[in-house]
Amino acid sequence: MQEDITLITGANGEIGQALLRVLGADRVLALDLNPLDPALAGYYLEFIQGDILDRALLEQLGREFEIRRIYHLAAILSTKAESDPHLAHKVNVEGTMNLLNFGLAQSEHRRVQFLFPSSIAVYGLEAKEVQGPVGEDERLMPTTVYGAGKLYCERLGQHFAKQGSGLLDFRALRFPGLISAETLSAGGTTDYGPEMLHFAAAGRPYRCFVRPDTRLPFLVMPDAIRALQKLASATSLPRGAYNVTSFSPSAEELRQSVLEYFPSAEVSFEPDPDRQAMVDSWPARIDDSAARRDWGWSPEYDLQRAFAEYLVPAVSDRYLEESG
Ligand code: NAD
Ligand code: AKB
Repeated sequence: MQEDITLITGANGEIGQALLRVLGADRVLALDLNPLDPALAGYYLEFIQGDILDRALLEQLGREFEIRRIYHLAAILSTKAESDPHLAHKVNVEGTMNLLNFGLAQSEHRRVQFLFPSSIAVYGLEAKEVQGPVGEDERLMPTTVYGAGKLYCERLGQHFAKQGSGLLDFRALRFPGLISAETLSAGGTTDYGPEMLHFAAAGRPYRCFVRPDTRLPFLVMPDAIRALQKLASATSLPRGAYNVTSFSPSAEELRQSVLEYFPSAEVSFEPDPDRQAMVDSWPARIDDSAARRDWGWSPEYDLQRAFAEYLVPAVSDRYLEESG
């Protein structure tokens, strides 16, 4: 039995890869449906290629490892979820239920922390009728299978935390769109933000699938990882789920930031009605004052600093290496 282990599901995803790089190696068990990027060798104790829907696999892991913390990241993101709601329900809801059962069994005799990345998709607005920041308890009327699943899983997690020994410590973060310089997401609806930048750095034209005036909250990946770690180390938490955010540009403002660094970037706007409807139902801004007050959250990167000090240097290096 290996003791004091952190389990990361969805470890090969965008957040998983970034988290693996900061957590270090010796106590991390990584799990993903797909093989792990070879560049992550050395950042984990063991990698399991497997499915969170495979309960026998989870039971076997429970016999081999004493898990103290679970970052449950495996999921189907919003655009893909809406195109295959059956798969989304299985992975996002039934898969999370499997992990919560696993966490409950692991927490029979010791505290087990369960970190769950939720989303701004839990909110449901009528064509962004609210422009001001939306707080955690407002507008919880998700319009998508993805958002409804996230909200339900937050509630399931809070319910499971009261079961059994009471030692399952469930904590959820509601992330906005995330922008990483190192990886590109696939299947999300906030993807136009990172894609605009990556395509520009790679010298490829980009057709943005939302209108120029579309405004959504964003966070860069280093801040998202910091938020997860800070939430994990917080001592007492009055809430089960917290908003975290930094900047809320319109798609046109994002294009302007991209053009500042890549003046020859070609970005056109060709809104996709289904994806536009989804982002129109999500808030333009979210209120993260509870996270600031309760566990000292604050992002390090605003829009200007994100582009100047993180995104542009790292993304330029990435495409320079790929072309060289
Ligand atoms: P991602 O799509 O990059 O990664 C998800 C990973 O889960 C993938 O590597 C995939 O192979 C794996 N996976 C999918 N189905 C699986 C299964 N059945 N069993 C095992 N692994 C499986 O997503 P991400 O951006 O890293 O997001 C991680 C979490 O954060 C998700 O829950 C997502 O909903 C949430 N989130 C992400 C964002 C964002 O902008 N990236 C914003 C809000 C919330
Ligand atoms: C998505 O677009 O699906 C994610 C999210 C906001 O949850 N980025």
